[in-house]
Amino acid sequence: MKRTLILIAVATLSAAGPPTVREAQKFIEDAEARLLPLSVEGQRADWVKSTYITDDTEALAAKSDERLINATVDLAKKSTRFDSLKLPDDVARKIKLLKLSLTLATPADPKESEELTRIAASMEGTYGKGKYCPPGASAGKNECLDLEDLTRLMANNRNPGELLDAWRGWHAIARPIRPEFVRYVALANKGARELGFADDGAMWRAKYDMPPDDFAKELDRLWEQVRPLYLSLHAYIRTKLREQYGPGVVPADGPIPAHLLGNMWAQTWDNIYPLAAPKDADPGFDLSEILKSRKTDYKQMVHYGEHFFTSLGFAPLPETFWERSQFVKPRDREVVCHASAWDIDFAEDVRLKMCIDITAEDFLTIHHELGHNFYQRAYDKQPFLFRDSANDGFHEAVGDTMALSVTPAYLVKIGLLDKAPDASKDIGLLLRKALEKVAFLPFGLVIDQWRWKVFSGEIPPERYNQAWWELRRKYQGVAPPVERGEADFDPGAKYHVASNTPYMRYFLADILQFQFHRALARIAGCHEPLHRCSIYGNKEAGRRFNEMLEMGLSRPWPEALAKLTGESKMDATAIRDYYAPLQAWLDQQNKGKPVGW
Ligand code: X8Z
Ligand code: ZN
Repeated sequence: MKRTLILIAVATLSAAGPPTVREAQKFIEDAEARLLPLSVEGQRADWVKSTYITDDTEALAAKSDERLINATVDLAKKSTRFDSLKLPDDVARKIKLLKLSLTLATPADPKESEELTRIAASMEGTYGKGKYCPPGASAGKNECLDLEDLTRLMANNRNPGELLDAWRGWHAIARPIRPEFVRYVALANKGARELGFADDGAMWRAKYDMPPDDFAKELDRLWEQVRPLYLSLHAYIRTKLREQYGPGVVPADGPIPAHLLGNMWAQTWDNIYPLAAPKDADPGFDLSEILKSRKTDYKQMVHYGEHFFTSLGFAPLPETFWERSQFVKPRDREVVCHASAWDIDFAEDVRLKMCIDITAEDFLTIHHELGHNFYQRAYDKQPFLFRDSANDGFHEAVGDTMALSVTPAYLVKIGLLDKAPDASKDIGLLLRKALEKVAFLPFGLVIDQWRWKVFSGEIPPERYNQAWWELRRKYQGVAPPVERGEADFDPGAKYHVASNTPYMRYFLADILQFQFHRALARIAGCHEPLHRCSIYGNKEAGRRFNEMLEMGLSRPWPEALAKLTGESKMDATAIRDYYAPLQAWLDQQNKGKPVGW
């Protein structure tokens, strides 16, 4: 008894006295030891919730998320004790990261903290369970359409009325999310403010090893670099859609109606490539058709992705990956189908969660997701707080970088294609790739332009939907296909809004993957135009890539970028170089036609 008292007295004395470097070191060691098991527990609970949505799994996941967030917030607040000390680099960085590691900070009030994590789980659950039941359809007879059904319809259907119906049907699932979202914004802001940020958006912007305002300026700079390319693509596609659907549906010089671009959110447009294919330069193969005709199954799809990484020298995925992943949509329960890659124990237990469809789109998404898993394994020797990507755009860019190497020549090598089209078909290939990557750029920007303004209060709840469409028009040049009002909540029909996942990472990834690809192609000694380069099988490229990946979050991202590319700034000249031949071609096609909206 006496002994305990003395110990408490000593501990109190040391916390009250001036902070020391030694104490800071011990503090951060203990913090990592405390957070690791809480994170693993959170991952497990989230996994079960996402692969089996029920009220119970939602409540359990919310509870363990809350435990982890509360512990992180508590440690972040305590760490301010060391603010005035000159600390060793790694300790100072870890203390900084403690504050920045959260995408959701719970307020100190336990009731509010509980409410916030519960709302977050519920919004994602509503999205995951979302279905469109057309008039007369019966849910009991399985006649309602889930997002996978609607995705297929948006990709393949060319009837504007049916597309509109599907678009409307899906967007209606988000209406019930609106009131929860309003409350989530208020509580998330409160939590962020208690940690010293102006609001939750400011907390998200603080993660990039530079002052948050400078980060916003970087985004403007990058967008200006790529905007001309987007405008050319937009103008060309608008003309093609006008030919297909007529002037009553598609305006000559206004924004494109958002339901005609082959994707529920008009974020990637490659599904409408057949409408836009250049007459003399169509590569003449369709990967979706090839995969289907060969009866490729979902496991083989994943093996193709894994094989790309192992060809570069990465170790194969562990047996547990194959045992524990969710590859197909279960028939008997609700799940979150939106693809994601998991790092359950921050060591070996990596998993994929998808509802794989045998299409080219999912073939590429598998590469995207495995990029996360191989990154997770590459940094798993780092101390816990450094087990993450250099910035979140890096995490999103790794698998996409590999997918840029999925060239026709590569498909021939792995036996999926008999013969690669000759160079005269390059414009078709580049156009298809631009519909995927260039079309995405303004979408990647717009989601968080909206959310940052929502968090700051510049967009109040009564203008949520209107402001959403103003921004989508401004950046993407798309318009809602029917009149919308404030009873709608169209942002919530996008997974990342409903699931509290920041989105600017995908814009960054769209720029970064081309920078990575350019650097790796050079390392692999490819002297052809960038879109013809594949690093498949090149061990030196793999080694250099891994050198960057294994750094994790241990150093500021410009250092990680420089390690691979020799460049320390994000730079859109790589994506522009890649599409240079297409830009020239589009400008020819657009001669005499309106550009912009
Ligand atoms: O959400 C994803 C991945 C999981 S990190 C499937 N992506 C964004 C989206 O679907 O909106 C990949 C590209 C953009
Ligand atoms: Zn991703």
